[in-house]
Amino acid sequence: MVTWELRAAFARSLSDMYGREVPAYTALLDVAHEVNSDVMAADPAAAQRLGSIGRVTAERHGAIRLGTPTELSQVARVFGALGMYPVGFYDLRDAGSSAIPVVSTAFRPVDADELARNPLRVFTSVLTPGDRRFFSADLQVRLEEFLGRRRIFSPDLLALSDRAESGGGLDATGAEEFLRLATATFELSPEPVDRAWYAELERVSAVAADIGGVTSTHINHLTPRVLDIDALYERMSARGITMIDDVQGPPRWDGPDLLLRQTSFRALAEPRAFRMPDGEIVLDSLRVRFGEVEARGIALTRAGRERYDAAIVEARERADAGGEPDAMAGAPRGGGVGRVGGVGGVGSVGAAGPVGAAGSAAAAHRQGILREIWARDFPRTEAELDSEGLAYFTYDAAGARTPIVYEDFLPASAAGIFASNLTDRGAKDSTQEAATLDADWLAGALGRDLLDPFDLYAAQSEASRARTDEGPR
Ligand code: OOG
Ligand code: NI
Repeated sequence: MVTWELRAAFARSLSDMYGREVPAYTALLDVAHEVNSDVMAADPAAAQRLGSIGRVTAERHGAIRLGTPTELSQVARVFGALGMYPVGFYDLRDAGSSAIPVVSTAFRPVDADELARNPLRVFTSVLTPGDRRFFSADLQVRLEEFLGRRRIFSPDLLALSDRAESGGGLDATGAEEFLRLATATFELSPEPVDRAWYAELERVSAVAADIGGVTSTHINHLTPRVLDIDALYERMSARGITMIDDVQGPPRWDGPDLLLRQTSFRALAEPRAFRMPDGEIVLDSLRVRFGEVEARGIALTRAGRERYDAAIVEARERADAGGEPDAMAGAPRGGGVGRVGGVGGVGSVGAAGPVGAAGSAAAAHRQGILREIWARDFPRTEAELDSEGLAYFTYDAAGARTPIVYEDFLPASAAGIFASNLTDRGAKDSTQEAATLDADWLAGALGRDLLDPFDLYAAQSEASRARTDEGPR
């Protein structure tokens, strides 16, 4: 299997595993397929403007949370075997009012043809035990000791990963073994959870407990892509699955799809074994795995992204000023400003939490505000987005333009996804000093270059211009 075949096989293997373990995910896939077939049937060309139906049907993103720079460098080798490289720096520590002590990147293919073959991406976060706003010096020491003792990636998996990356794939036997080991690494472990330790970390943040309270990691959601997220929202609700109140990101409107819209549902409590302080094992439950779905739009330039971020902030302020009830299911409130910072100045200001469609009157109100802002601030055609330098396109020899799909994430939406699955906001002491953890730190931890998403889109667009400048071929 060459690299992309291995990646596609891994995406299928993960999806099969998650479907076996989280039945609501299978329901979500069914509804996503229904919606996608309907959108395709109505207008196949429009439906595939941002990717072939083959790509969209196979498309997934997952999320994992790790504890240490070492684990991060190891997972980079596993994803390297799959042709997935770290793109973008997301600082979730300040992206919402919940205590989310992580910084993140996303592993994904970077070349357009690789993305077209299979666009699997994994949002990958690493815990920040050195950040005093979350962890005392004493807790940091015990946490780092605990994390230093665990081994998430087996030597066999890492050796196979290195072989696959340097050789551009694996033979049939190697591939089978790689897929088995890699998939098992991201399954939920049956290992009993140390109750007291988990609870101590939970008082800081449910995310800290999810990462540092156990000796393993797990995929916490696996997100399909849908061509009409509003239709999906309605059909999921009709099936009795309660979605969070909002579709996060841009509103539903009659102009071009921009960036990324996402919504999620809270997973059911799953049975887990706990080891009590006296050694007794008791059966209880944890909610650590959930469901999410997304619709992808056009990648915005830095100028377009600034306009987007400002629009989201304005919508939040206006909704808050309107005094409408805070009906958002666990969504972060208040001065949450997300950041994609660092790499060559990716650094624009993210938005303040989710504002979007769908569920309650409050959500409908927020949606109305967003639509008003969109009508005022964003052009209604791809041609204007292009001429105003707001979005990325490729061009063919005849000058026809094709939008470049947004392949990345949004910090405010990500914070909303984290927060929508927390029952408790945790504790963050903002009088303490933040640890300086930026894109350079993350690149060092990964032991690899951290790529800048804007640079990737710009390069793709410029390459298409260069090809057409060469004249007819
Ligand atoms: C990751 C949340 C971010 C998204 O789609 O924005 C994410 C997590 O919960 O670990 O997946
Ligand atoms: Ni997600």
